[in-house]
Amino acid sequence: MSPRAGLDEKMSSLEAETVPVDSLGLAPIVAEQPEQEVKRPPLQIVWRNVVLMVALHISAIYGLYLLPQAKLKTLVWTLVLYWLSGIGITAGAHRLWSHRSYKAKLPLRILLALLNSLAFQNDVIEWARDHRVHHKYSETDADPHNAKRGFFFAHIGWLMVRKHSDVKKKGQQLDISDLLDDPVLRFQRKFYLPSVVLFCFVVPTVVPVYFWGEDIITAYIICALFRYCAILNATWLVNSLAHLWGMKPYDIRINPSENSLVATVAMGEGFHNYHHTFPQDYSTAEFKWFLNFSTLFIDIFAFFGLAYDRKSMPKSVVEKRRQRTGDKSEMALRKKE
Ligand code: ST9
Ligand code: ZN
Ligand code: ZN
Repeated sequence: MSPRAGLDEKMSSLEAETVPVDSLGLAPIVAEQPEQEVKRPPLQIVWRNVVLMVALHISAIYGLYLLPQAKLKTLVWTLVLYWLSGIGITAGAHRLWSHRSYKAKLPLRILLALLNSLAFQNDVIEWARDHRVHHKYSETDADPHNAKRGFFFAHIGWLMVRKHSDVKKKGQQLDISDLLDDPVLRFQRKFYLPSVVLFCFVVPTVVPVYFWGEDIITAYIICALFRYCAILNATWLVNSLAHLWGMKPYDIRINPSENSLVATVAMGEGFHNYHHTFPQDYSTAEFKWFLNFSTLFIDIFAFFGLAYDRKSMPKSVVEKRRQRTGDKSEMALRKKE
């Protein structure tokens, strides 16, 4: 056997070992489900959610109108809250708890759970359960935000209707014992509602009023409602836009795509073709800090020893996968090395 063939074999076995990842049972099931043939039960609209979402978006538009009259410190505070709540989702619910792509010591887990309540996107156990089923059954009826049902459904519509029975059926087959065993997550679940009221709404409003005399309505609309609505939409863009448009340098056979616009607003989570191909990588992207504040955050905490065991894909494995399943027409756009 030539040395090259030996190397290829070694790399194939490495790839087989690491891709698709299945330590969390996330290996994608590629389901043949041509969209035009799918018959679904009628949608059961949850009007409470429709009303709340419409009200939130109207308040956020009013927040846009109020922006010019807010104090500069209030705007900076809003940006800080956006980043912090984003971290609660990206470094917390997503990379740590859904994918276990790195480990975190107790103080960091507590911080991430608090930041997660600031983001108010369901408690981490529920978020991670939905996300694991999303990876395993991507673009099927068992995917909570199945992008084959269109942009609107994948973006926000799925939160306004009862879930497809497949989501519940397949979701219940997943092992989430690691989530239920984490005392920090059990605590967050137990006190979820008060923690959201406090961190998502009260603290963001009280700080600007108390410390620099901002008007209370301006503070509430901008720092709580507008910021919450912005971070929700940034997150949802990963499910909608990054599942429908963008390049596919790693796997042309799947919908998730590389989308720099989404990566920018979602703090590094828009490199979705990479992420669905290598879900075990803590950076959710090939290039570590490029448009990826969440990776920088994890790396800073790793420097202080609070984050550890960060999983990364070897460059050779990524390259081999790109050659095997990537979109060859994108090769020319590859990063010059
Ligand atoms: C929000 C979440 O916005 C956003 C998540 C986005 C994910 C993005 C992922 C992208 C990648 C990461 C990128 C991060 C980027 C971040 C960027 C930051 C800058 N498995 O749910 P129920 C069963 S939340 C197994 O009520 P319905 C289970 O028995 C926004 N079983 O279903 C459950 O009971 P329990 C704020 C499951 O009645 C029971 O069914 N929140 C599963 O159909 C009932 O569950 C909202 O808007 C499963 N997966 O209602 C609330 N699912 O839980 C929205 C369910 O006790 N949610 N079961 O075990 C709801 O109101 C409802 O869930 C519903 C469905 C109406 C949507
Ligand atoms: Zn993921
Ligand atoms: Zn996805």
